Amino acid sequence: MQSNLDSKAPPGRIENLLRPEVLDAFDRETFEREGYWVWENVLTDEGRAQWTKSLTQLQAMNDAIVRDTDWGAIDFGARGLEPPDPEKITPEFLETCCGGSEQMKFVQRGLRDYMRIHGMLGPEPSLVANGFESQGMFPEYWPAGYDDFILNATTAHPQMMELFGKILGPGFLLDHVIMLNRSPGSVGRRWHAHPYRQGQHEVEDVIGTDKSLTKEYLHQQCVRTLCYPEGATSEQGGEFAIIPGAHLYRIPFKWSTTRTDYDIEMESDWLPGKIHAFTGEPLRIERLSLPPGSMVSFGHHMPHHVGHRNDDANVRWGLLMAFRTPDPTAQPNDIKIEWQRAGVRQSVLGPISTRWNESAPVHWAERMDAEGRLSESCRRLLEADKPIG
Ligand SMILES: O=C(O)CCC(=O)C(=O)O
Ligand SMILES: [Fe+2]
Repeated sequence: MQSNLDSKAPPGRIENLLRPEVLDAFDRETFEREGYWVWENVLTDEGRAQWTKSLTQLQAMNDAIVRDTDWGAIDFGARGLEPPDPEKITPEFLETCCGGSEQMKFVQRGLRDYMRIHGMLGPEPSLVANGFESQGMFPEYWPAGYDDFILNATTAHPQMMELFGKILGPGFLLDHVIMLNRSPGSVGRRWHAHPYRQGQHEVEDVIGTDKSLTKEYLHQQCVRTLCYPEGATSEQGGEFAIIPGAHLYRIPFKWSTTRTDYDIEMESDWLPGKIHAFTGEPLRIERLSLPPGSMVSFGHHMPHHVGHRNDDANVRWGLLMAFRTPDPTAQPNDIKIEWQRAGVRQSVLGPISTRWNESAPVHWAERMDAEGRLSESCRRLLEADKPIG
């Protein structure tokens, strides 16, 4: 009986990944009112060990591709891309791009999108993946393509799908899943928030006003869930901070501009006069200290901040899982999405196929599907907002 069950288990699945009592304790009303939810110690011991192991291996794979690929030999021009700056592909420079996320400063404009859509899979020379199979993109930007456990946890595992269903409602889509491993000395990220899709539905600009404050939770959401298998504490740095209730101003704070604000600037420039819509109390910064095995979920309008990681700390392992509600106004195969904001015409590359949504790693999904390896659940998450047929 047991072996029968095992043989049917999808690759990489850990049956008891989350602690059911932590999952059950979710309170929708508090989440909508405060704008975030901490899933403290939600990973089982087995789940936590595997999550750390997977992120460690994925970072090593990313580093290996960065080091081993002959970047100067790749014909970027033939792919319609600028070649990288020669100074940024020396072995010494590439070494500074390893060990953590958001460090690949040699990646030129357009390369990440190119890899997501077409994959850099040939003609040779292409990405070099020694000892594992290249998926045509960096593990940092699509870790699920290189790790069965992460693929299962982020696209199919029933407990994880239950967690995402609690924060998004039924029928959510994948927005992006990326690694956010903060290496020792990382400066983290200054205060910012995010838009829903490309920002075409936003009612406020990047600084915003107090005009949109409401008690009504926005149901068209992109909710981010960060998993920190080894924790993210103030003692070690790289800790996460939010502002309870600030999401009710519906401001995608500095999502598309340079972000320079530490707490002190936030407190002097942005917070004064802003209140919690439910309590009337002044908004205040809350610095979270998350123990190992924890996750935190928050809506896209919630401003958040990541502190500096201590030089003597180890890597802060992190996986960002962003999912969103489908957009009823999305057009199938809408290659270029255009809209007006503050009288200025904006445009962005939208869905590039009738089948998948704009965030899908298209070539990977096509290949997996052709090989019969795409789970039903993963296919649904990557599908277009309004699938054809
Ligand atoms: O935890 C981090 O390192 C970054 C978090 C963040 O800014 C995000 O998930 O949008
Ligand atoms: Fe963010």
